[in-house]
Amino acid sequence: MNRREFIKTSLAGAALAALPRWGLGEEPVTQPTGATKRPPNVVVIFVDDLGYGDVGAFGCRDIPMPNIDALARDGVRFTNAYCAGASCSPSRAGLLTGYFPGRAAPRGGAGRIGQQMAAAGYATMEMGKLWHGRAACSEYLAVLNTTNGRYMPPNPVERTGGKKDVLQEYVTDALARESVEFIERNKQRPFFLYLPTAAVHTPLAATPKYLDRFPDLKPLSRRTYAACLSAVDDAVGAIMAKLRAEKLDRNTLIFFASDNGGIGGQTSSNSPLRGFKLTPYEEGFRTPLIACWADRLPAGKVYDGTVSMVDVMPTALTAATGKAPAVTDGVDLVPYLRGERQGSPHETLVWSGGNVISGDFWVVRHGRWKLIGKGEEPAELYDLVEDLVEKNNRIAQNPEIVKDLVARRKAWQQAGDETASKRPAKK
Ligand SMILES: [Ca+2]
Repeated sequence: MNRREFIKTSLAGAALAALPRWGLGEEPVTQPTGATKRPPNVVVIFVDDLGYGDVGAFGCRDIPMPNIDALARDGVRFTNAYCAGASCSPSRAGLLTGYFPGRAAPRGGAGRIGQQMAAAGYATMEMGKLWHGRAACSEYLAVLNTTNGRYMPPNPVERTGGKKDVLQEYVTDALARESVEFIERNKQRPFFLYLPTAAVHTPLAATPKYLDRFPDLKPLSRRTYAACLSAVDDAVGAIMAKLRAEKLDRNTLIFFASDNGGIGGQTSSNSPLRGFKLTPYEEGFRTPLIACWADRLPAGKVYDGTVSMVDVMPTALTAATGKAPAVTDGVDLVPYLRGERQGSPHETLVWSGGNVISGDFWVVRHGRWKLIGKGEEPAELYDLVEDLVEKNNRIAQNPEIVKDLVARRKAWQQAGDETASKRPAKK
């Protein structure tokens, strides 16, 4: 993490006025079944720079992760889920606001996921790497190490209200412990936990406890990455064990995903996708998303509809309150995953922007086709059904498809202008 990115961090906590608290006089949500039931807890585990091929359920074979595997076994695995950006900031902006970055705003603090869940009566906590975007939860724990030592103790942190603290633990172990403590403090009411881990972003570092699980893995960068990821798996296991101990596991909606692609090389596996984080190819955006909610979602399902991480917020809000947010770019995924709605949640997805690695670019995905543009010019066209690895640029043979995708990009921008006009004013 460089200085410029760190400076962009907002550590301002959300000052929330007196809010409804479930169980203290408010009516519990009535579920569609007609039964009155406590609304689900929501946990979002957002791993940093995790490769698409580095999750067991997505093909990883050299890094055991029994707890993440269990989430996929007990929930839904998404084969066409996309982050809102190919790097930390736009990706998190989409997740935390429910709006696509890269088209008309206002952006800002109004209506971030943590605030909205708190307004619904939830205890809300965000912890981990918060310098690329805040969920605006009532409580927070921000890891402050931004260079070497991000993982290793002593780990300076800032807690709710600006209180400075130093954690004498490996950072992922500390986040696991703090997560369990948050659940313990709030087990009597619905809670929302946003956990963007420091792992597995470089510079990687791990304790012998985790490195010793991979004595023969080579090269060292892969071994250290595996150790960091193994610690994340332990954290998932600790959270699930606590939920089971409190009999909350079945009524908790858990999302697990990466914020963008892995760095590739000999460190992360992006198999079978082309590219790496920051690129317009599939590894830039496609994320190994898993959603688990035993009470409402099928177990062991593979879902191939096109999904965006902007869907997390409306899905969580609808689960919490029984109704979708008034204005959002996302959709509630639950009816799709339960087979109550057909088709893809998103017919077309568009990304705009670019970065210092790949320059300016834009991307349109519609059905099987994906168009990559540079400047205003379409540059590469791929058929993702026949050519997932994006080897064969079909742009010369398919002018009509290119024209259609260019028009869809324009329509997407115009729809954004309309959405922006409906958004609540920034507070
Ligand atoms: Ca990232």
